[in-house]
Amino acid sequence: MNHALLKATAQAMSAEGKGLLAMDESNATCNKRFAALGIDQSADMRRAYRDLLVSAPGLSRSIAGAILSDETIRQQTLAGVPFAHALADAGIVAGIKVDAGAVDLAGHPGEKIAQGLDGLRERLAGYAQLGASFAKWRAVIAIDAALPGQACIAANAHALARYAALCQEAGLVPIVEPEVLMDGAHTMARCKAVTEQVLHAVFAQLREQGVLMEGMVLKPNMVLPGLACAQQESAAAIAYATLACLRRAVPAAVPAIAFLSGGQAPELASERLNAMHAGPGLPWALTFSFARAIQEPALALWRGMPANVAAAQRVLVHRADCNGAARRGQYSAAMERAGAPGNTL
Ligand code: 5MM
Repeated sequence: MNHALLKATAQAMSAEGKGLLAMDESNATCNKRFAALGIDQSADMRRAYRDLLVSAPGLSRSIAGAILSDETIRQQTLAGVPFAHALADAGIVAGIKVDAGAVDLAGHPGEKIAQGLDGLRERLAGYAQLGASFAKWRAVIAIDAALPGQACIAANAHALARYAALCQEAGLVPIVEPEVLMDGAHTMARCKAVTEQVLHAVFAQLREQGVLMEGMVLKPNMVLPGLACAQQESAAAIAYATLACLRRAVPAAVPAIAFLSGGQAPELASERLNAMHAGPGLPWALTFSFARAIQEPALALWRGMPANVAAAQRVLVHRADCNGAARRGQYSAAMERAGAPGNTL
């Protein structure tokens, strides 16, 4: 295992004031988002959209790394450059989603297990050849009064650790993503208890598999009330609960924690990340690895129309900059308004 390479890549992925752009939607997920906006669902349209993202002027100001899907890393930009190379040319580290999606966990109704370990060693070698420096694997944990069960937590934690060890063997930094879902009416306290339980299980497995803490990035959910919970919480309360949970469960040797957005409104995700930087020093870089909370406004503006590309890119970079500011504790409502579409300032 090349410790120096892994540490250097993890540091580059969490560079000061920057975060990660998750643009690794599977074809099915990307098509679902396109269909909702009346955009054609084809490989060419997905390529055009990903080209819009990668070629956005100024993107690297706040984006240190971008996670690609298997389709995109094999495609070229509209200018004929492989996507991973176009990112490198822009000073952005390229990564690849390598889980093969979540399927029903046998014997445990309502719970999922991420699959994709078979043949992963060979796939990682191929992705490294294509220009990937890091990888991502997402485990999905459903939550209600009875879920998650121990079997689901243990199976997903074990798979995440096996994946992470294989990545480090191949010289790729693993993003370890155990996502406790926002769906449901559970309270923030319940989300905190479950998230802490999941993270303890994940780090126990990571240690058991010999994963180098300094050469990985954790991508967790924020600690939030369920979307249908009657008691929603302030950004300050969410920041407090999230940091309390992470301080208990995540070793200080881990260089970076990069949150998923999980279906939060883009402005809320920025406000909550910002609130986590209001207090004194944290042991890890604390940043973002958002998909929807960066992309949604740009996708809605683009709608598949070439004439809308430049405007969509401005909106995309504005959301990236808002999150870059939040990662420094400098995000504000004024900054949000200054970059609103139509604002000529
Ligand atoms: C939780 O999803 C990840 C972060 O996205 P959000 O910030 O929108 O929550 C995201 O990277 C996700 O893993 C990819 O979009 C791939 O998802 P699918 O379901 O297509 O594999």
